[in-house]
Amino acid sequence: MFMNSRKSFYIAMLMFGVVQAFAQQPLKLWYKQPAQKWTDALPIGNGRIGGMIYGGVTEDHIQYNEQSLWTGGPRDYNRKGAVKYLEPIRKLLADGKQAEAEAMAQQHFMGTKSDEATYAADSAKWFKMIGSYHLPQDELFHDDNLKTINLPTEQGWEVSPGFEGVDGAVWFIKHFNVPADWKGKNLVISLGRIRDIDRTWLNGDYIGTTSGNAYRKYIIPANKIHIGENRLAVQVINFYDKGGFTSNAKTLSVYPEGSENDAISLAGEWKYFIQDDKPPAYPRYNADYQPFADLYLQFPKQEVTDYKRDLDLTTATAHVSYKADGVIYTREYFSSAPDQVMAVHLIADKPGKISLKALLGSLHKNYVIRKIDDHTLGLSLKVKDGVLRGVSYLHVQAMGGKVVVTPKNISVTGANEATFYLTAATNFKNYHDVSGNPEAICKAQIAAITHKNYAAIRDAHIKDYQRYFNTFSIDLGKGENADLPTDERILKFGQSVDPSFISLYAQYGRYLLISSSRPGNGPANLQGLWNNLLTPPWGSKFTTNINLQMNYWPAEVLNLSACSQPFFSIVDDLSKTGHETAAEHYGAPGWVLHHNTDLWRGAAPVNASNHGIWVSGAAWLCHQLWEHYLYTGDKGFLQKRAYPEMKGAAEFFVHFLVKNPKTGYLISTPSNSPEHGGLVAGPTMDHQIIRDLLKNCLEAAKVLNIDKAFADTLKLKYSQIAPNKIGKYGQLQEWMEDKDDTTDTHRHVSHMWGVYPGTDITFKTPELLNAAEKSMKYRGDEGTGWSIAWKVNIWARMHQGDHAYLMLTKLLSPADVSSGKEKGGVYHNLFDAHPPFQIDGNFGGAAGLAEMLLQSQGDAIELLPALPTALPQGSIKGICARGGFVLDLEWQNGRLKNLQVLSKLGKTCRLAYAGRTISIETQTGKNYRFDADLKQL
Ligand code: FUC
Repeated sequence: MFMNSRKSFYIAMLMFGVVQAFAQQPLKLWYKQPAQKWTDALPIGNGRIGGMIYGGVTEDHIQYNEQSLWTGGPRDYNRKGAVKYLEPIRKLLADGKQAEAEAMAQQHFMGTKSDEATYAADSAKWFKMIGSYHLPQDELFHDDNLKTINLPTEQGWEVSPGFEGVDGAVWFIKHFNVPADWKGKNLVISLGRIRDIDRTWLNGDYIGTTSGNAYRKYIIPANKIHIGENRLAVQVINFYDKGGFTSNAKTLSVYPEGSENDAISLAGEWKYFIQDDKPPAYPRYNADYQPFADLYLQFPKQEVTDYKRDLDLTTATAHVSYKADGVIYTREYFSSAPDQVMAVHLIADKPGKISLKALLGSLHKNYVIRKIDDHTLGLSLKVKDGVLRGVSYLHVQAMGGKVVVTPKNISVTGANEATFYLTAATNFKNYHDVSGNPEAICKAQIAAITHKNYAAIRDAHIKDYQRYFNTFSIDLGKGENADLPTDERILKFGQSVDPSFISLYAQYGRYLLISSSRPGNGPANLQGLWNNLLTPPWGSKFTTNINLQMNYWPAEVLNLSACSQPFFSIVDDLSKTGHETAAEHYGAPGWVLHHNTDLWRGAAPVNASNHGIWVSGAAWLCHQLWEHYLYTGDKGFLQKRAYPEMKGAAEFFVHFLVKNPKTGYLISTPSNSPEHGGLVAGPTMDHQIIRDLLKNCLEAAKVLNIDKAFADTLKLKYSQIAPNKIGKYGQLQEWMEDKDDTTDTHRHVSHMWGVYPGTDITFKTPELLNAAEKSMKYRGDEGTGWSIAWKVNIWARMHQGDHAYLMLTKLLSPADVSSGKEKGGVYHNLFDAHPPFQIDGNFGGAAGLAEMLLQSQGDAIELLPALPTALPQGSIKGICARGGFVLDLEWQNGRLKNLQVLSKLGKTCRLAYAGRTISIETQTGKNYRFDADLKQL
């Protein structure tokens, strides 16, 4: 379909000046149809404003986000007096009383929830208001006035029109007929699972209530049933997140007791009435990242051919093109960092053909649209449970034709071309200041672009983006599927050789990082920058027991060091909030971070005590500060930012580690091997991370020539920390006790931290490495997206290229056809599937490929350390090594062909390949070339 119009498409693209990029087409995601689902839509972003482009023909939908729109507000996440329970919890764990320790910790040691002080009283008041069990519901509701909804709603009622973002009390009414031959029989009314409480009535009689996740089946005595019509009324109360009847259609039925086969289905149309949608805010440990709003572009209905939708990674621009009535229409989309706007540019190859209506809408119930001026529409919103407000401006510039802005929409009629510029902002300034003025920000940003033309804005965007993107390139050879649309390519990937799909995936990881994490903004969250749900999976926040860290694994090695700046800024914040947590919860100096944080930078333990009390978050973040120094040699960064934070994290552990009376070693307690095995004393991962922190602090203090006495303390502590242990199955023990279950395939492989990203276990500790390999085999090759991505890196560190490659192919398997079990893969838009979408797998996967091709964590830069047989030839330019080296290398028939090293810091360069190691002195800014035997040319 696309081939027919290639020539005309070229002409249209020429107008953009993007023919060159198009000619190098491998770095594109492309499709022959618009997106049906959110995970088909194509992401764009400037680190702050992100869009998901559906590219529909008669209606285009661009769902968008602004990075600082979250629920909640500044508050203290720490529990006053928690420290009193630290020793008692430790004692219970030492006595082998895990359940008691977890119970005590749950009650007294977890951080605070939002609104927890006022919720009990507020909800009692609210419950009273929405009615008692004696509510005369038959008189209250006249069915004829009620609207209808299709039940059940397995994904929650929020997906039904009119129910977006609804929490509260809703009545659902259904009439059904009981046949005469059911007379005298008791009836079972099956309602499946209901979130969160139901109060159910039949023919005006109250029949019961259930709360929680239970299956609802009510047995109704025969004398309460009418032969003929019956009226079922269910009041459903939902506190937050998904509401309503959430089981499948089969569970909604009515049947005589004992005769389920005769069931009459209750699925389908019900009447409903939203009684009250303002329940008191439900107490939450963490806040949720929020969608911002939606831009809809509505076009006249037309028959179209030659439809194509793409995302060009070389220019960070997306396109839609098609032919209708002999006219070629093209749209181009991008999110510009220099101009802080998202742009949608519409052209046709004949004059006067651009006519459309643009509308804004939002999932937030609390929003208004208004006319700003003759070219601009505005949207204002406020999040439901929180202090943040958002403003967005949509501005249009058209050539020819007519533009009309009403208080509801913008219409463009008969223009030659039109460009929409969209901006968005909130009142968030930082985690303790929400005094920003989003209106003023939007106004200024739109004012700043009004005197510029589209070409200039587009050029500035591409130039700015390419400063990052063009620092690295990769070519693994072209496979047979290289010219297929991306969705078809995903399906074929498992069955055929498609190396350029792997390079596309790695470059897509870099694209996503550049688009979601730019200097000056916040870091990439669990979904990067892109989220379309008011209650997204895991709050789309920052999970710090693997996920946030993994987001930044590719940054240094794939030459995007600057994209780590937002990561460093969240560490700056957390070192402050975590200082309070260290004092409140542990009576300790320095700072601590547990397994989750959010926009408001809470550092206290959250959720359940069996996994929320995990003390190594800060130490792991610090690992990446030190890595940044190793890659860049930036002493100013080390001195002013990294070292003080590393030192603070180390001070915490100097105080926190306790001596295990049985072994005499220092251990971390209470803590957890992330999300596995409950609250424990001395998980292996903690000790690996803490050792890493102390070692890096020692080296940093040496580089900076400071803190000699503190260094002595660290040295002593380092030598006393419980070592890695090998257990009875030859496995690396995950805990102090030898209790690993070799059949357990849990997604977290936390005790592998010492292999990757740490360096506790290397080829210099062969027994431990061997044990780690055994543990990896026991754990198996399946997992969630990020788990598989982690395994790519671990197998690469173990120099097992083929196993690493196998994991990479699993990461690239199609998510949309998976069994629904915990199995990672990719969606049509190549977003990583946990499932659901979670971006860490994209980043971890890109880093994993780098780890297969180059490693520099040891004494030398290892070239092609885990090259898989499936990638016998290729070349990379711009891959980075610790010590300030940037390498270009080429390989053929599985062997290095040539190499060039740029030295940015003038350090000694040691290179290792195929059993040979060489060492050369280098000068800053100079290039060094080598042949296949590492002979300098
Ligand atoms: C951790 C993981 C889950 C998920 C969540 C966001 O808790 O164990 O798999 O990735 O973070």
